[in-house]
Amino acid sequence: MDLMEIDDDVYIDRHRSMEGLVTKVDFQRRKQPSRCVSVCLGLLCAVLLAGNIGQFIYYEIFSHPASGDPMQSGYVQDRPQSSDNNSAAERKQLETRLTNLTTEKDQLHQSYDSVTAERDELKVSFNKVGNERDMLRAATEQLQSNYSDLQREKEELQTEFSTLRSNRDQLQSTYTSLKTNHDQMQLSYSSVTAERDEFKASFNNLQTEKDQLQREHSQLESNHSVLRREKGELQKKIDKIRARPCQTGWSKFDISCYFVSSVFKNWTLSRQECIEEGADLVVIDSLEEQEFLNMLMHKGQNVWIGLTDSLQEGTWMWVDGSNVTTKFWQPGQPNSYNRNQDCGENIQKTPGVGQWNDDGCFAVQNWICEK
Ligand SMILES: [Ca+2]
Ligand SMILES: [Ca+2]
Ligand SMILES: [Ca+2]
Repeated sequence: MDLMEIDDDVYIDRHRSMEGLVTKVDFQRRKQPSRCVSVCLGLLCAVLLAGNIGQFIYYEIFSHPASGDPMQSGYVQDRPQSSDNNSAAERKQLETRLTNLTTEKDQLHQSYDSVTAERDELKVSFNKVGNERDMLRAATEQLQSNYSDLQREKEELQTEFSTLRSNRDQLQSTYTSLKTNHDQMQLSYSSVTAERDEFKASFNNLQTEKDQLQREHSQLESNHSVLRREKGELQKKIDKIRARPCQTGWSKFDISCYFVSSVFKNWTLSRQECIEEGADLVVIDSLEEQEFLNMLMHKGQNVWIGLTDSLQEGTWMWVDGSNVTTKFWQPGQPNSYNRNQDCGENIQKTPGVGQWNDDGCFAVQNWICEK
């Protein structure tokens, strides 16, 4: 029974070693002593069986010679005396061998017990190793599961990482584009800001100018009102003067009265004559007045008019202090002939409106007064 149990255990160990953590080499190393012990025990049992059989035969044949069995008695009586001596020697040998075999059997029993104890220890160790293997297997399965989970998580992380890297690249591209746009907008903003400042300065200048113009416009409107009022008053005076008749010997034109002398005097005395009449030498300031005077004079007549450059040579002025605006100089005049022509005269022309000439103030001729 013990041999069968050992063989069964070996079979189980072999089976477990194929699927467990115990390697085949360890199994072979562990299996070798068990097989030797089994063979030794088999041989020992066979020897013990043969010894028992021999001992049984010895006791049955040689230890009971006085047996009542006729067959046995006849057999013993028939053997010779030498054979008895040999048998005693053999018996002694057999007893010695039996004693040896008994000793060997006891030793084998002890070895068997020792081997059994060792087997039990091995069985305990095997069970312990089996438990450890089961724990390692469970741990391995857990590790496998964890590995699978980690592998799956790694793949998910890899996918997520790829997505994040793609998003990062897109964001980088978008950032670069936005940066470029930002820089352009910054430049545009700076340019627009500079233009705005220029416009603001121009606006302030325009505002100042507008305020100034507004003040000037208000002032002009005020002056215009004053001038319009003065114009109205002057117009009334002009109308009154225009309606006033001239004294005898004087001719009316517009608002003035004119007198053409019939005697000759130089320019200075001629003017003195006019002043004594409350007038002055004529001042001609329009084409109509020039035409009127030309019509008032007789053909080819020369008359002094209120024109002189005696204060500054070449600068002709009217006797009332006004500048000469409308001019009717004869071609080539004024020429200040002999450098002593500082007084102006009007020469009647037909057709035409008459012409001016500078002449010596000492010359005596007619004159025309205006008042
Ligand atoms: Ca006049
Ligand atoms: Ca002159
Ligand atoms: Ca002249």
